[in-house]
Amino acid sequence: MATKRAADMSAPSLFITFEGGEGAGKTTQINLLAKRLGGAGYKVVTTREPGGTKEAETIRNLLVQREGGDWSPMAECLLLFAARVMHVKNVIKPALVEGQVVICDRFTDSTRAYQGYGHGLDLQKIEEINIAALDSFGPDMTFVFDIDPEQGLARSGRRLAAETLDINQTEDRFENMDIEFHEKLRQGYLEIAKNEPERCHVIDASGSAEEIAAEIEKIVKGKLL
Ligand code: T5A
Repeated sequence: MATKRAADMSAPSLFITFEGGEGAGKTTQINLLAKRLGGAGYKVVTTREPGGTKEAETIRNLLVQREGGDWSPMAECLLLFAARVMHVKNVIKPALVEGQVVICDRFTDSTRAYQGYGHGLDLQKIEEINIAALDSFGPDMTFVFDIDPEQGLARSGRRLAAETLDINQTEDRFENMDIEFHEKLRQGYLEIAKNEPERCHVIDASGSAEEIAAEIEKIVKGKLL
């Protein structure tokens, strides 16, 4: 089932998502892109999944923290879509209607990659839930950050070590999966990108932050102009 583009809405704008495995550098690049677009005069909203609203951040804590619970893949999927429904309704669509650029750290491709390719949940069932929950609403443009999982995990391990004070609140439930899980994620993301080449841009995330930022800025500005 094809994604319904944000640009199909009556007041079109741009909905951009960043996707990829753990520690690929998405957050770093979202901040750089938002700064560059803001500097060029665009109104930009940055947000993340799971999260972006009070309700969705509550669900995020259940899913990503070490003591959040032992959810089955289907239960995870339903929680993620519950959070996403609130996020789309209260944050993403209103910003797009106002003509803003929305940049989101992860969206439905993460559910396809993590719960589907990673945990083996039937991809068709995920699409059925996507239709029921969101009428297949999705991004205009997606950057898929591709990196060797060992390199990504080493990066995110360093970030977590620097940030964490309370071990039970550490957002490392998915980082703690074995390396085969992360390899499945990587292949899943590449397949998603292959299936939707017009929407998805695969980025070699092993390069320097500056190189990647320049590549992304060029692609986004090409779409906005
Ligand atoms: N999840 C989420 C699901 O299972 N299903 C879903 O549907 C959704 C929406 C969310 C978790 O939830 C799961 C997936 C996740 O496990 P998250 O916070 O989004 O959690 O998790 P991550 O994406 O893993 O967050 P990270 O912060 O670890 O990764 P980022 O954002 O990709 O990386 P970033 O920018 O924070 O960088 C990590 C470190 O690397 C450095 C940075 O300075 C930082 O220290 N770095 C670089 N170093 C060298 N070269 C570069 N080019 C670098 N870029 C960044």
